[in-house]
Amino acid sequence: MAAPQIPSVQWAQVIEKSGGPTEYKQIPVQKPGPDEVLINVKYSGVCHTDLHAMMGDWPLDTKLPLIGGHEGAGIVVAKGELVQDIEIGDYAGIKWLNASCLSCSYCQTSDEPLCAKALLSGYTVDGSFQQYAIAKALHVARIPKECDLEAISPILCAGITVYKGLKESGARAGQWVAIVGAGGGLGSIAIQYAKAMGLHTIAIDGGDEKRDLCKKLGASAFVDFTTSKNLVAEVKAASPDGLGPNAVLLVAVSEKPFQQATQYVRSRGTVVCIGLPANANISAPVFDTVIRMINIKGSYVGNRSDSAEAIEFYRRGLINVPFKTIGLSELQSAYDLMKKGAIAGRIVVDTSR
Ligand code: 8ID
Ligand code: ZN
Repeated sequence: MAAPQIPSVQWAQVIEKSGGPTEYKQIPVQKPGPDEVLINVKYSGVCHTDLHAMMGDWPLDTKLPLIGGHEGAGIVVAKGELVQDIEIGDYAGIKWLNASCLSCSYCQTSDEPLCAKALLSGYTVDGSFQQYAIAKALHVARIPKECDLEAISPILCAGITVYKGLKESGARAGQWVAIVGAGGGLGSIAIQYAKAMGLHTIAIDGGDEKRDLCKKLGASAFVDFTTSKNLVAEVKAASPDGLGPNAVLLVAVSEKPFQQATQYVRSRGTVVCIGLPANANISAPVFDTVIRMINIKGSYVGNRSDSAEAIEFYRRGLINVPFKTIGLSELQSAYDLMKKGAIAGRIVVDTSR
């Protein structure tokens, strides 16, 4: 096929200083290095992590100036001379994990997210809120040609992360999982993966719009944290025998639910921490944790195999991503809504406008 025309300048959203704002402007298009591909990003989901990055919420510095974004779905338009197993014209995805060393003890045992030399898209390297983005070829997600680039973009972080989190929870088909923050980007997609994995879900979030969305996506029960008089009792009561869910997936962006989850998880159950609220701590009573044999663990994105598996669930039609599309130029408005917790599902940006 004829080599695609690559412009010398492009539109991007650039953050100049921690705290934002993000600014829509024209910048040069970069050339890929020997082990890299250049992807013409068509669509990119907006993850709450992008807002954390802009606001400097975490004890880890971002690069500056920074182009955010790590749910970028697009087409490979150029590649370095060492790149062998991905071709120009292929669909590919920019994930949070842009690169890892592939030789440390973590990489050797498929724990690539734990690699100390990992590069993070939209955080330590520029991400997908631009029309042409660079990624290490060995880590880009392979997207089958039959997939819709707009709808699949949120799978590249939200999908992979919740799929991995559900696997880490150890919950088996037929068991119950509480999803905390279920009406947001990760949560709404988690309901779908849980259902596809044969799990029942208790969705926890606030407001009627999110209640309706969670129910539509297949949640067995919904508990509204903004109106519940006794959330712990309500969540337990929503499980069939009243003893609580077998696992809890915490994808909320506030500290309180991280303290509550160990109170309603079933004995021998697992609490999986995924959300990353700023300056938050998790604590639990030692006595209950011991005598009820509760597991508390973290789960961080996924490796290349988790990524391919999560994409395959989507390709098989098992995941219905609830999203609304806006122009890349309107990205700041998505952050404004996100700060208020006012997004049901995911916002996706279209890089052509
Ligand atoms: O690998 C990872 N661990 C990983 C990967 C991707 C994202 C972690 N994250 C983190 C993000 O950085 C963020 O901290 O997961 C968190 C959720 O990301 P998101 O789904 O993109 O955020 P959102 O769309 O804003 O959804 C958050 C939801 O939490 C609800 C809000 O109403 C919103 O729907 N929520 C809040 I804030 N407090 C709640 C509470 N007390 C709550 N829901 C239930 N109870
Ligand atoms: Zn993300």
